[in-house]
Amino acid sequence: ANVICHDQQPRGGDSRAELLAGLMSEHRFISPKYLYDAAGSRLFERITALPEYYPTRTEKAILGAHGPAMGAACGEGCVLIEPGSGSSEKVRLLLEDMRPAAYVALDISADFLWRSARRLGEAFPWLQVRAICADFNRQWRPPGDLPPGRRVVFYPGSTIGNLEPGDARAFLGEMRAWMGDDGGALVGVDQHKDEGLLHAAYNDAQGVTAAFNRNVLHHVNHILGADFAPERFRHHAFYNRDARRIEMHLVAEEAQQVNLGGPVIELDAGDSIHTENSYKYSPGDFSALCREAGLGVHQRWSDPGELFSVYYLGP
Ligand code: AVJ
Repeated sequence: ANVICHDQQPRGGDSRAELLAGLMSEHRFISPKYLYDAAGSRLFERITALPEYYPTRTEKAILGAHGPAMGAACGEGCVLIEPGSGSSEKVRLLLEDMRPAAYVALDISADFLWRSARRLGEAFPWLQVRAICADFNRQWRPPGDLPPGRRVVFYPGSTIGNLEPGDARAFLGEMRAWMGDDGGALVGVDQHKDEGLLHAAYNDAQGVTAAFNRNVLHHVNHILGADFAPERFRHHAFYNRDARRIEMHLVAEEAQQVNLGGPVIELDAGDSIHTENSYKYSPGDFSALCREAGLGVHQRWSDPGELFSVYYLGP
């Protein structure tokens, strides 16, 4: 079989403490990783198809249009590593042009990872697929028997935008370590742009993003044994121009008490819970961030409207 699975599943991990700390702090927040329970992942898949949500279709068009050039930049026979691989859908656009010696899929949700890896292995029987269930933000170990070859990190989707700039810089530094002195990285980043397009992309007319945002409260109720009533919160997403980030919040529509599975919090009407930041970078901003992490931008591909960019980074 061309698919081998490794379970480096993080043991324990204290979601309860982390959630309580965020919900009981002065500026209440929930880490965006909690948006992606099973229902949240399905809602996000629906978001990627919404007319207002341009990032996914724009990035896929860039990968499709420039596959050969990206393949040339990464070099034949490279070992492609995708943190947060999810459905492994986007990498399919590169495989024929790139012909990597192996593809390492890293994700924290085991069942989805195994299923996606098996499907990929069936679709590309020539490709060696290694699926590793791990939290790449904490630690993961490349399997000892990876084939030799330049290591290239593939990190699409502007997922790097979920990280605070300092954490994004640290993660780019991690990538620098994974790739060694002769490797590279292919990173998708949503661009800073006029507010109208950005606002619409996070406030779609059908209300799917609102449902995605409110769904995090169901996930938190499940983890904490809390009694959030999602229908008592309003989806609020706006572009914070100074910080160059979309912020998503859930705003209490009226005063309410919430039992967090023990501790009780009091919310006044208008109090907000911050559920996600999505940072947007101009090419100049992102190049500066990469430089701080010891990486240079060797190539950049964009769409005609300059909505989104895919960068090829190297030491
Ligand atoms: C998957 C984190 C890139 O920030 O645009 C979509 C998640 N949030 N709509 C993004 C998201 C609201 C998405 N990322």
